[in-house]
Amino acid sequence: MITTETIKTTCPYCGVGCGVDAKVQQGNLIAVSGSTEHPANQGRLCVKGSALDETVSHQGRLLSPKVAGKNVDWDAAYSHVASKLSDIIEKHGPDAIAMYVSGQILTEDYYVANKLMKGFIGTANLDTNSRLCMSSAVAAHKRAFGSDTVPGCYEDIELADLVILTGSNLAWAHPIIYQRLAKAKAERPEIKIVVIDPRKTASCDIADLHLPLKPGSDGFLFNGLTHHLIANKKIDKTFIDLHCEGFDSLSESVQQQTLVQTALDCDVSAEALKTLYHWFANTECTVTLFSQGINQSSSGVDKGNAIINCHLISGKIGKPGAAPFSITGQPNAMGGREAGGLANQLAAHMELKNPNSLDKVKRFWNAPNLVQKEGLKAVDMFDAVGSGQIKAIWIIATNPVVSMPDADKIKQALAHCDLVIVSDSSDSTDTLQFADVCLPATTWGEKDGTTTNSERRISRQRRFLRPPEKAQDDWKIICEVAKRMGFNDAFNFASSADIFREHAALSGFENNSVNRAAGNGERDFDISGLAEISDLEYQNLEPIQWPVNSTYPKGRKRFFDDGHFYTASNKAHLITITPRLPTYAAGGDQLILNTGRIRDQWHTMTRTGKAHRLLEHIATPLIEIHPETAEQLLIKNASLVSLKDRGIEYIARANISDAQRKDSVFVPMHWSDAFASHARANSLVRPIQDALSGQPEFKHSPVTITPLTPRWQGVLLSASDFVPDKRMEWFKTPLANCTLWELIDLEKSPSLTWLTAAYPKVDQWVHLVDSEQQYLSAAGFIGNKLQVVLLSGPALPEYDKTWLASQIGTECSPNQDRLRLLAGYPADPSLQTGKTICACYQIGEQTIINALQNGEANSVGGLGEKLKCGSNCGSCIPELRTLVNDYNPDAVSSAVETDNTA
Ligand SMILES: Nc1nc2c(c(=O)[nH]1)N[C@H]1C(S)=C(S)[C@@H](COP(=O)(O)OP(=O)(O)OC[C@H]3O[C@@H](n4cnc5c(=O)[nH]c(N)nc54)[C@H](O)[C@@H]3O)O[C@H]1N2
Ligand SMILES: Nc1nc2c(c(=O)[nH]1)N[C@H]1C(S)=C(S)[C@@H](COP(=O)(O)OP(=O)(O)OC[C@H]3O[C@@H](n4cnc5c(=O)[nH]c(N)nc54)[C@H](O)[C@@H]3O)O[C@H]1N2
Ligand code: SF4
Ligand SMILES: [Mo]
Repeated sequence: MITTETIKTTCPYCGVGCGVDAKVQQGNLIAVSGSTEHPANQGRLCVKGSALDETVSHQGRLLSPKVAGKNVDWDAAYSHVASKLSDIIEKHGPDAIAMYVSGQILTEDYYVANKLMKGFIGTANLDTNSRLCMSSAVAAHKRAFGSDTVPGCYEDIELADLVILTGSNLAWAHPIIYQRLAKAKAERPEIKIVVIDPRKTASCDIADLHLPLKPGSDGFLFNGLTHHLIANKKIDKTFIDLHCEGFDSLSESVQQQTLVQTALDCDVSAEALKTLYHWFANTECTVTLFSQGINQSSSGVDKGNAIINCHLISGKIGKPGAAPFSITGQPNAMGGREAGGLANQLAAHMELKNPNSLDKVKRFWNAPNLVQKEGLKAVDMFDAVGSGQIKAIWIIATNPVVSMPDADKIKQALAHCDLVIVSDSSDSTDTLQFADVCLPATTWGEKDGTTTNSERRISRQRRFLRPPEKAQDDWKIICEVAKRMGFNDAFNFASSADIFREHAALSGFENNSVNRAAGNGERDFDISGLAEISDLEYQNLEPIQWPVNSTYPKGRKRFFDDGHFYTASNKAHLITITPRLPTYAAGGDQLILNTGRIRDQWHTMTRTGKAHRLLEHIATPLIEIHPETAEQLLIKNASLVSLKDRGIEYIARANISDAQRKDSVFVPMHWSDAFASHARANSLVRPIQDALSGQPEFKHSPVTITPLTPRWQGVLLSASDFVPDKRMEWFKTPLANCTLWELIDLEKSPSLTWLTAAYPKVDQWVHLVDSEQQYLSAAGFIGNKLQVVLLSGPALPEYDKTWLASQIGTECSPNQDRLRLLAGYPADPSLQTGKTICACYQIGEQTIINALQNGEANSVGGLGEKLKCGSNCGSCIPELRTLVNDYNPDAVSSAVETDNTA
């Protein structure tokens, strides 16, 4: 009998940290669904989470350890790495070694990486991609609260009467929180939602107010709000007196930041600004969610503090429905911070700068070589790799050749480094191309441990799949190397549960409450209540919010509800800041390059790029540009455009949209050299950092823009491998049964000979070519089986992608209508579906338009009932709403309709 088992685990993508029920049959994952009892998602999953089952195949996995390109066994790999590292340490000292890890490893992986580097090798050159993500928020928290504490919880977002999203495209980046907010708004339409973002994003769909501010001007905006609150006596004097320090100097510093001045500084209407300020001043339950539009800036820490100041002086913190809320990006960005994964942290929320903490950790670990000084932060770390100061770097679960700023320089640095070790699960990341040692890691479904989400909730990722034969857990790999470096006792862990217990014990170690209000230890992070759990209890651990200790055995929803902060005086610090614009501004022929996420891709696409339905929403890189800017530069929608800076070029298609400001363009961060010829956004991004946090300014880099006029463009659908001609620009999209290539030649049209040479095994061709040889269409067969179709000409041909792709691999004999393939459309127009809108149920735009035009549906809900679209993850609801508005004049489109399953 075939049995189905349901394993409860956690989604490996964003910081929402949704619970996932994985249905497993005979060792195979057959379905995923949202765990109804998980507090974060209560049964929902977004489109990425829903497609997890499409990403777990062993195809494209790193299958064996490799040294210098040759497969070796694990023992040889461990010994090689250990002896090489030991040699380098002996010759050049511990600071010649670096480790660059990721908010996507588990807390247990993080713990041993940190322990090895900071306690035993004796260098703090351990940094993480969270430097690119959360480090400004971390620094702002520490300055204000004395600790890196997220005060609130998700429930606060639903309880609030005013929710401000600044620098957060919640709808696409944290879809389940967005859905929870949308549902709350549907139930209580009086909730006000404000989006502060230079772009009009999908999150504006449910907003009452959008402020398209000048890029990087948030510091002015929040200082202006501070001014408004003080001037209008909308402050909480008692809370300030009892629990805050620095009010007078803050008050003094914002005197010039009047409404009129702020409207000018931010380039927004004074009227809109006034509305926001008025709402904030008069709404006790206010949550301000902030993310990368704040953090990824040369003044990210100051902006974070400007936001926190507003909440502190008005007492909107530590109460149900009131919090400044830094929402985390990666699934375990929080866990990394807990373990001490940043180069300026020690461990368990203890600081490298504090001699007392150093003493405690040294004794707890019995660490022979405990570091004494901070290590290099990501950008400086890779600079030191480039200069040869760092001789060995071990990169774990991150793809810096794509995700670091000035990414071509990262390539050069790695190319010149003596020893590059890469632990990854995928076999073809851009970073792996530079590895001397490749270590195959287990990944989601195969590994076992914990992650902490944005609301401090620790959840289990559980193992339910057999990994590819040689893949190994990250913690295990690190421990095996550590043991071979002579640190046997400290790394003799039997399981992830073993590591977790030690981590929990360290969090409570001498964390006593001298001078602290009852129930508060010296450090906020304390999970000592879990330090003695058994293997079985660890296996069954339910999601729980830290702290977990004797005062809060079941976890704690909110910090600062007692007015207690973790500074020397136990009072919060109001931080006086000097708002400033980004290093580069728009002007002359220079535009601001804004980069970020799209709905269905995850970072550098090594996982989501495997799920075909996630490539339906946006399949190729794009440059979003304002209509007036486009018109001035004679750029047409979908035409090819080049962005340039420092002689480096990025090439993608224009997406003309009045969602953009005239001074900016937006480009997704996701594409790598594996998916496009010149669309690694970070090759363009300059490595400007926040001086306090070291976080790069990914959102405001200068670029110049020029239209390109290709001589030739084609689409090629191929069942087998294909290598584009070196001259060509290309975008590659894996589809279910074939690969789609968009090919571009800036200089000339290629000939049929080029195509036939690329497909030596194809034995029959049909083709059409015009007399001037500008248009070429061809279909190639092996026997009667269709292998490849090319449609091409001076412009990108129109065709029905879904239909044509469905023909690849099918039989079509010479006496059938082979030429029909070269038309690109089915003979029967009713078979056309158009571009996929609902990725979950694969419903195309044309199908939806037909239903609206035929009167079969007249609302988003109606479309869901008729076609099912939008009724699973709900991610496409904003687009469905646009279609409803465009194609049905009598649309019943409530601004807050949510998905009907959740
Ligand atoms: N689909 C998807 N979801 C993800 C991820 C993913 O790769 N794909 N990654 C996860 C990770 S690690 C992270 S860190 C989060 C990031 O989540 P978000 O921060 O929400 O995502 P981004 O798209 O990077 O940036 C958010 C917004 O900041 C805006 N912005 C740019 N400049 C400014 C400015 O000066 N001021 C303001 N107020 N806004 C500005 C951008 O226009 C953008 O809309 O997403 C997480 N979720
Ligand atoms: N221009 C621009 N650049 C950005 C950003 C931006 O907004 N704009 N955002 C920044 C932010 S916030 C972030 S978080 C970073 C993200 O950037 P990266 O961390 O580089 O992105 P990922 O593609 O998630 O890389 C994760 C890698 O780990 C591998 N992997 C998956 N699971 C495991 C595992 O269990 N073990 C191991 N060893 N490997 C595994 C994956 O195959 C993949 O190669 O990008 C940053 N870069
Ligand atoms: S919102 Fe989506 S990507 Fe984020 S954790 Fe939940 S299911 Fe995963
Ligand atoms: Mo991130």
